[in-house]
Amino acid sequence: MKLYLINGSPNGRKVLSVVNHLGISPEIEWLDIFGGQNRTEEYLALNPNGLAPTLVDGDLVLWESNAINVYLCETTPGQTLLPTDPAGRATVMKWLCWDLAHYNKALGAVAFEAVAKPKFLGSSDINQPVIDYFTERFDRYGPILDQHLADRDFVAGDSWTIADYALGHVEMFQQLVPIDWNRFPNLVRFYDRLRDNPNWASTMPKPGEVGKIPS
Ligand SMILES: N[C@@H](CCC(=O)N[C@@H](CS)C(=O)NCC(=O)O)C(=O)O
Repeated sequence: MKLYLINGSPNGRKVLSVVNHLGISPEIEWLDIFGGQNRTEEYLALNPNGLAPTLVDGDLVLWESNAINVYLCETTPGQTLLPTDPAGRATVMKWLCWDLAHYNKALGAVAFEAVAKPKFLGSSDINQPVIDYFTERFDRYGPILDQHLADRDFVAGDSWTIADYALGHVEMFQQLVPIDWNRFPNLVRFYDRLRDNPNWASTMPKPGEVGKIPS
């Protein structure tokens, strides 16, 4: 099993932390985005989006981090990150869908424009209307997860699931985005707990190595 990753990328960390949590050891191939390794003919044949992560397992080529995490759980006997009962499983799937469609669609866009571009990609081409629009979208969805986490430590059930890793995957940008986190005390607690999770913490890139091959 081979996993293509971009060092420090939120979606890559989402999958790598699940790999750590499951205790599995796929072969990792790091892509240097500054060297265009996610745009080569060979890589685009696997993932025409030119994005990472991508998982290759025999004849199966899988992109989309949430789908990869579901597959990793389903192929790991005894795992606890994806419930096997229909209600528990559907609840995790609900949060995975909401992650992509709403919560991190908004937070991810703000993080990319306001933080990733200037801080990691060396771009001064900041699109303020995009930041304004998605900050407003976050105003709608942030309170939903904040309220949900008011009386629980985990997004779904009583222990870590792939929903926690999915919803938390923009953690590295959380304190840097122009969002007033005083309004979201339970989200702050959620990100802090993720930072304390060794399966997540160990995926943090070394300074200056985001997007590059880890040393
Ligand atoms: N929906 C995709 C998003 C993948 C994605 O956006 N990956 C980013 C890193 S977090 C990437 O490959 N960026 C490289 C680029 O935009 O060229 C997933 O969940 O896997």
